[in-house]
Amino acid sequence: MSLDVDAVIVGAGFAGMYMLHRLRQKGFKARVFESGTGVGGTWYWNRYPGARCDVESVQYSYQFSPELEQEWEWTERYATQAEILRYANHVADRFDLRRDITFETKVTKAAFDEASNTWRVETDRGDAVTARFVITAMGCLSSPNTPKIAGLEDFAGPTYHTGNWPHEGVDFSGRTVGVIGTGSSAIQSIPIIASQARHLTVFQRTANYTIPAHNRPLDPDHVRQVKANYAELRRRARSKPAGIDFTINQASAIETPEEERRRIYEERWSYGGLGFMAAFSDLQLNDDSNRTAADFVRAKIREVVKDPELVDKLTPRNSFGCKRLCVDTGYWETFNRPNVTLVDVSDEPIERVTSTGLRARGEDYVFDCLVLATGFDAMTGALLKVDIRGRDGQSLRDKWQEGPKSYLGLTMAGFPNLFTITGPGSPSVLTNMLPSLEQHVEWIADCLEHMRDRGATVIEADGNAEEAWVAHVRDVAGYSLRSACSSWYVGANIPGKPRVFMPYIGGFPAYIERCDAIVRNGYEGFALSS
Ligand code: N01
Repeated sequence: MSLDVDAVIVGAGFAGMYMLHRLRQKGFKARVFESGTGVGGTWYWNRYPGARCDVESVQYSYQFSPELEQEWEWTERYATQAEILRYANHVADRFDLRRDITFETKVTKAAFDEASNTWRVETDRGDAVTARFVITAMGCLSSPNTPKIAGLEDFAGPTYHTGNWPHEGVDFSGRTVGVIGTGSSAIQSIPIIASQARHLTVFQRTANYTIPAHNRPLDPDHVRQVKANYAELRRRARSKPAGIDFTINQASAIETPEEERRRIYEERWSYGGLGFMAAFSDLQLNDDSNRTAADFVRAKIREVVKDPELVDKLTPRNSFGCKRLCVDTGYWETFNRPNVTLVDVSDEPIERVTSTGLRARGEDYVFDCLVLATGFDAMTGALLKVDIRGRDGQSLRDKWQEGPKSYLGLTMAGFPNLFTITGPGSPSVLTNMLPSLEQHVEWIADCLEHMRDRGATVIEADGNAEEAWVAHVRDVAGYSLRSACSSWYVGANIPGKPRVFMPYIGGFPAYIERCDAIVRNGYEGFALSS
């Protein structure tokens, strides 16, 4: 049977783009389907005011091409969404990727045909493509969550979701605005919306921890230094659990004398950003240690926010960093503004959206525009929107009924020749996504090349290997305080979603070593056949 392509790649974000490039380099033919009109994935969709990456720009970038590393100029410590999207477009042009990408086309179905050992892929535009392999590159946070709040469709003004923001932008000047949510997207957008709007009302269900970004233009000398030593920076980053070159303090927070502990927290606070998590090695392992970080940040809120009632509402009660830590520019300060109101809906859910605003805690709030900063059906949402069928017509939805099951977060028993870049069960969202997805892309491309070299046409994860990996992912998560709280990491934000800690928390270096060892041992845990 003739194949249309060797591989169908789903998604043209950073993962899909590099997958295409890598497969081409190895002489494979691939086609990418992308639902947007352009490349960039997350950075194509999330255009809300204030959107930027909170991994530093010199690290949130591809490392597969030293020439690309040298020629691209990041301008700020944390790149804006617009700058990252320009970078994605530059990469697409530089490596001539667009000719193999079909835009504005969603993959709706992928079914494995056991007679021919091929995948048949269908799209919402009527394409039907046969391919030996299907590689999903759909992102972990790409299926926006619109909460089922009664009356949402009754709202007379415009409703915007941060994860699907209008390309032309939104000017809130002179308008009144309601924002639902206080996660990363909200925490980045609220200060900017507040600076434009006549009035902003924020509806907060869970108060969140955030660390100041201290964003700034990049010093050209610093950039020169980074570029001169890029390989070393990348090597150091790969040796760190999050794949980010933070300085990790190996000391225990609770065993460090109070004064010294405060000095360390102050130092990290002044430096800014996610490196605060690495202030001590046991913040996610030990409740007492965790409390020291939580108390430090809570004290910062008291220093910034003037109204004691607001301080109380804004003070997070859950453990520090158990939900994804946020990074902000002027978030708490925003609540000192006279045009900002905070409504705490932690004990009573929002009653309903009305034509003029919403009703919560027995009161009507009126505004012109509604912003849903309500996050995503994380890690599994995008994959489960596609009707994926493996052996015996088994659907992925059925396989994952009790939570995602995979071997390495990359492959699944019963779904031969299907690879999921940064899938559940891999470090993905707990790491810098760029090196994580590059590691997956390279592993997959090497695997396809290995199969071609030895005449194999089918690779499939072994059921026992998969079970052992799922158990390992669960066991490691059990050591971390992160698995114990209600967050999107465990699917708690989506009603009815099985509660499973989805990413692999064992750290990037351990994961890389495991993936490499599996290859060294002849693709241990996989069956290869022709
Ligand atoms: O989404 P979220 P996000 N009624 O799920 C609330 C990455 N990211 O888009 O916490 C009232 O974190 C919900 O409340 P609760 C990053 O990994 C990165 O902000 O569930 N409220 C929460 O406050 C991040 O973690 C960057 O109680 C409702 C908010 O909506 C991930 O994306 C920037 C509600 C959702 O917060 C997701 O972030 C942005 C309801 N019915 C995002 N339903 C950077 O790199 C939901 N909420 C900078």
